[in-house]
Amino acid sequence: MNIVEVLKGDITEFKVDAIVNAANSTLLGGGGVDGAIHRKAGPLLLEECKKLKGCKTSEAKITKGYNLKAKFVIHTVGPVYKDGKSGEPELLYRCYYNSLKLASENNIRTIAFCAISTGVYGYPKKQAADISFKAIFDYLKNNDNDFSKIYMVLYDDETFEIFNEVFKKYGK
Ligand code: AR6
Repeated sequence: MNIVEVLKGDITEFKVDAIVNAANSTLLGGGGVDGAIHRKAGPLLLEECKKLKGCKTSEAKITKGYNLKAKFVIHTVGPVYKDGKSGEPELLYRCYYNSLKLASENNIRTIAFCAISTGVYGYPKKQAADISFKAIFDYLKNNDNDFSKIYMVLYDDETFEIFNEVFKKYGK
């Protein structure tokens, strides 16, 4: 059975050990998927986030999931896309890698990612898809881990098609 699966859906509805939030460096909420996660998790998520004192781009921090179906939320901060030559690929790669590392350290076995940086932060979707899957498969190759399922969850048809096409390269 394949550990990695690409799905269309709303990440806030996923019943997994952890969902990954595309946050900003304040960790105090925002629009997009971040806003949706905070709305569904309830105000206690923001209270816990306040104690974390922010998060640097490409790093990851963990909180409880509160009213979400997911037990935990891993908050990571993707790069704002400028021109692709300002370190964005490496930073985006590290978002996925660091989230998986933090998940492993917390005994998380099922995890769902959204397409970090592909909304407000403007990362071209095809390039973001390449980097996302490379990071996930590199992590699985290079680390002992207990993941049973890693979902890549895309919200709209266009993003789903792009990610699914790139995913085929990885031996679906
Ligand atoms: N489930 C799954 N994916 C979603 C959902 C959802 N419910 N809602 C949106 N997406 P974005 P970013 C997709 O803009 O680009 C926030 O204000 C969306 O279609 O949420 O990393 C933060 O606070 C897109 O493909 O995150 C930051 O300030 C992807 O999630 C900033 O936006 C990411 O879009 C971060 O920007």
